[in-house]
Amino acid sequence: MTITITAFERSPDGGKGLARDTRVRWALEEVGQSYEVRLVSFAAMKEPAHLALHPFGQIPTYEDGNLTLFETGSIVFHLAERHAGLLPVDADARARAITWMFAAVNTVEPAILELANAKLLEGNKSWSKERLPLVQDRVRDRLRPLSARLGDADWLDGAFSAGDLMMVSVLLRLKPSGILDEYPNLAAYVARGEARPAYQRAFAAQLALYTG
Ligand code: GTB
Repeated sequence: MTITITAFERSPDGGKGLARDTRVRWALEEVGQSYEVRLVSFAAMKEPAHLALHPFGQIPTYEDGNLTLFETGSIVFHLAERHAGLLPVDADARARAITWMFAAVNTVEPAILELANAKLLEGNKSWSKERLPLVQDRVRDRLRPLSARLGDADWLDGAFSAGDLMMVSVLLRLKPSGILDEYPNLAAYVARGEARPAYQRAFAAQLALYTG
């Protein structure tokens, strides 16, 4: 079966890898699965054909034979369950890696999204300047304990896992803000993720779409 994912026809970031198809591409590369990409416009994302795949009209989606998935956490988990390389074999270590996947999307990502929204969507509001420091502090409230837990380890719990893939993907969105650099071990953690050959291949593939 051919795996097909969807991505932006025109990514607002012009290929910086911040759209969420990058994490799915990264997981596919880590587990050695080839895939095709169907590009969708913002208009097409809200049309019935795409809504049948993704009820919220977003990218990415994942299709493999009769299976269609949306939500990057679920897609990465699906790949990690079916292929070796992203989840430990030991049941307890596996459960901990999955816990980090949830922590990434459920605990860390919301604060980072709020910061992105505060800048992109609310930057021109009269109250924006006053609110921004509060939103930035909520990001720090997540990064501080994450940094403390990571300490000087390479990855969050032993070997690189889907938990790290999701956490690095979430933290990448912070790079332009400078906040990540306040936590040197987290900045180094993200750089380690970006240095992985599978990430490099995923990044290059999405960049080629928007610059090629
Ligand atoms: N929880 C879902 C998941 O993890 O799969 C969230 C999916 C999602 O937000 N998709 C976005 C989307 O389709 C693209 S990634 N948005 C269109 C819409 O909702 O109408 C979000 C994104 C977009 C652009 C940038 N950027 O340019 O920097 C970064 C992230």
